[in-house]
Amino acid sequence: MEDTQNRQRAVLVAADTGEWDPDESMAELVSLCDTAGADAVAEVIQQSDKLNPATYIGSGKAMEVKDIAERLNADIIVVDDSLTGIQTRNLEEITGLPVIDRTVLILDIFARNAKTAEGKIQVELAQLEYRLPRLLGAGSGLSQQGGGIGTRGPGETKLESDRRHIRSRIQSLKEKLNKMEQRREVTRRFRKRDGIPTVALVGYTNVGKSSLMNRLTGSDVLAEDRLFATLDPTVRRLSVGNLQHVLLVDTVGFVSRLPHGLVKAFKSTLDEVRFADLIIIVADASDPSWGSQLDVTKEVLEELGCSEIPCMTVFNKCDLNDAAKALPGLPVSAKTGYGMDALLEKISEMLSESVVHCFLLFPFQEAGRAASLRNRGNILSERWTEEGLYVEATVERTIWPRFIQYSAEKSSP
Ligand SMILES: Nc1nc2c(ncn2[C@@H]2O[C@H](COP(=O)(O)OP(=O)(O)OP(=O)(O)O)[C@@H](O)[C@H]2O)c(=O)[nH]1
Ligand SMILES: [Mg+2]
Repeated sequence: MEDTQNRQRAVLVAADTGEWDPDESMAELVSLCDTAGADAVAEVIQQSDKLNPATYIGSGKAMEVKDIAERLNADIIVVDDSLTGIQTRNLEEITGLPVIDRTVLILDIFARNAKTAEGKIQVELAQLEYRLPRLLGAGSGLSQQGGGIGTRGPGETKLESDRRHIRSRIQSLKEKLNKMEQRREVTRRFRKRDGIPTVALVGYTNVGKSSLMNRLTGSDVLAEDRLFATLDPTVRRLSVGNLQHVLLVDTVGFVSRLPHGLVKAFKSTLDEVRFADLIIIVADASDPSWGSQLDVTKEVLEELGCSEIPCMTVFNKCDLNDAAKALPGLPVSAKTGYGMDALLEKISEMLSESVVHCFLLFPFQEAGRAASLRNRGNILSERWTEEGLYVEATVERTIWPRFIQYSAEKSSP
């Protein structure tokens, strides 16, 4: 996919403190690197109860990393955690190579994939907020220990002006983002006013959310075998059962230890999820880590304040797992189309709790009101009677009060 000449060679480093599964996390770091354009040429995991505040891993281990990197002709060291500014600089000094951490790596991927103005601003904001407290100047004690060497960081005055510059940039990005958020809010309110039920696809990155969206709506959202292919929410129309107009939203994928600033920066994007009537949590039936990935997804949803929204779990890629039916969710395959009918049925069933299936009679002089209902979508049938326009429709609960006065008995045709 990418030209191989420009790919960097990375030595991956992790400390196993027992906080998370190091192998699972390392495997994920390999694919994060791959997505960011680097090949993992070695993996070093250190067992340690306590992290070294100066060098993250032990200094002896850091020397070992340097040797490995030299031997394998590596260009970069990638550490599977968030580092402090000091740890990064010290590791760079020991290894003589640029050192980036998991958060910087993820932010880099987001920066590459950001397409819209809003997405770009969100990522830049998260990057600056992450970088700000990590800027180091020549004034700090450690950098002086190395005598003349400690000149890697900018000088004190430069540092201060850098900080000021970053702060003011952060401020202006936030203001821009606020304005965009307000605009998005308006669109969303229109949608709410129109009473169109919204369904959001969420889940770990690369589980196949966009592929499902494409399969269900016949659209062509970018779906790729790489992490974070989708950054901006995409909305498509879908019809399910009685509901001819449902909106399906595809969102950014989650990843474990998602940089916190990123969740914050993407909050407005993820608002699409917060205002959904139904959340479809997508898991990957072919990935042995589906359990921990579901945990991460649920944590992020909770952080977004979505715990109250009705949700269902589907296991996608069931074509790759013969035992998918035993998994705790609906088995589907965006690739083969397996399970799509069952999925649509389930969506319709769950949405029916947020819509009212009704029979309405509009007197002749108020038949115009039916037009506003028509705009909102879901008229199932209509006919003129002696008393006026008789309509069978599904109306979202939020706008139901506006039509309740026209309620009529179900009449035989
Ligand atoms: N075998 C198989 N592969 C699938 C299926 N659904 C998706 N894939 C593949 O999985 C990869 C990821 O699919 P996407 O739809 O981009 O996943 P996503 O969840 O939108 O990923 P992000 O946007 O990166 O979070 C692609 O290579 C798809 O072709 C499926 O049902 N079966
Ligand atoms: Mg996607």
